Amino acid sequence: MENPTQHLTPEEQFQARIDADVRIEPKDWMPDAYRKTLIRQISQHAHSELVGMLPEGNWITRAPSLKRKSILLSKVQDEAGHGLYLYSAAETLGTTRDQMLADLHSGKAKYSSIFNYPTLSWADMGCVGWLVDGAAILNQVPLCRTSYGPYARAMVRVCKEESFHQRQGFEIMQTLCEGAESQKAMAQEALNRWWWPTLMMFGPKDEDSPNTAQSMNWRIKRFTNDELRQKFVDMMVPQAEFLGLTVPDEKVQWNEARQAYDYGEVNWDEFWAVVKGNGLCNRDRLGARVKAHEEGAWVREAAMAHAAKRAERELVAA
Ligand code: FAQ
Repeated sequence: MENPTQHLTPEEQFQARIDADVRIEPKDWMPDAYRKTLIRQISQHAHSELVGMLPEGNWITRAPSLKRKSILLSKVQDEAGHGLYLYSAAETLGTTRDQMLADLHSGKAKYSSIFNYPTLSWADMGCVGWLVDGAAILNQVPLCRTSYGPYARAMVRVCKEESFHQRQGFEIMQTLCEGAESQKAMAQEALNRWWWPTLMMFGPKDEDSPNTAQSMNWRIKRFTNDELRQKFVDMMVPQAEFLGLTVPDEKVQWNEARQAYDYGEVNWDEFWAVVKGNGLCNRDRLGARVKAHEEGAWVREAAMAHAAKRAERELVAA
């Protein structure tokens, strides 16, 4: 029987598979631009997980109780794990971990803007979990259905862990809001600082996003940046109200006709300044990453030597 797609070009066959929601796997043919976009997005996502450990790592020694300390420690370890799944997914596209890390350390590759803001109080740990992980989940749940198989599968476990992270962040906020006046004030002050940067996590407005249209067409992205940002506002405003907190945007208002919240304009100049490396903590974060990588060189060398010795022993035994 004649294959109905056999007269199509490789590009057309590829798009037909995408349109039929057939997953693309590492050994399948794919356009170079699809491969390049995925390496860019997955590696930036992995870098975000690694750099994302720093603002919270900053609070492990200062968490207010042993229980809070151990929860935070596990959360930060989870982020390292997410980075590893994502680097592995990106490697299936033909890049190497060394190359990806070199691009991060040289400043060529991006990571999420959100991690260039400082964590000044314990309530910031609540906001990172509640808002930042909340935004991450909204963005990542649809990525479980992204068109590239290894990325989609990595996201399933990441999302389960992120959901737990979000709950613990909300619980920190709830505890503070039910505590003394000064604790509630600390929670409000943290929300004031984190609200707008979290809205920026979803990326530029659709009309200013160079990658969204093509990524939607390839079903790498399932929702646009603005669609996800709107979902986030709609989810978070009622949660803030439940906590007795106010989001720092006078334009936030329920719109009956749209069945969604209206909200104000993000400061896009600030967003692009942070993306280009000029945020409050960009230099510190990158400096800390490079230092950790350099100081870990002996561990990598020792692991390689150990693996080589073991392989040699196994060869002799066989
Ligand atoms: N920060 O055309 P678009 C987490 C760049 S994980 C910095 O819209 P795209 C877990 C973008 O790369 C958080 N750069 O691009 C955690 C592009 O530049 P390029 C990370 C940004 O890719 C929680 C240019 O602007 N999540 O939080 C940002 O279609 C707590 C134009 O933008 C992911 O990476 C930004 N916010 O859409 C860890 C999810 N936004 O590369 C620790 C996967 C945009 O052309 C503690 N990624 N840019 O030079 C995505 O869904 C997408 O890549 C977007 C951007 C939506 C981030």
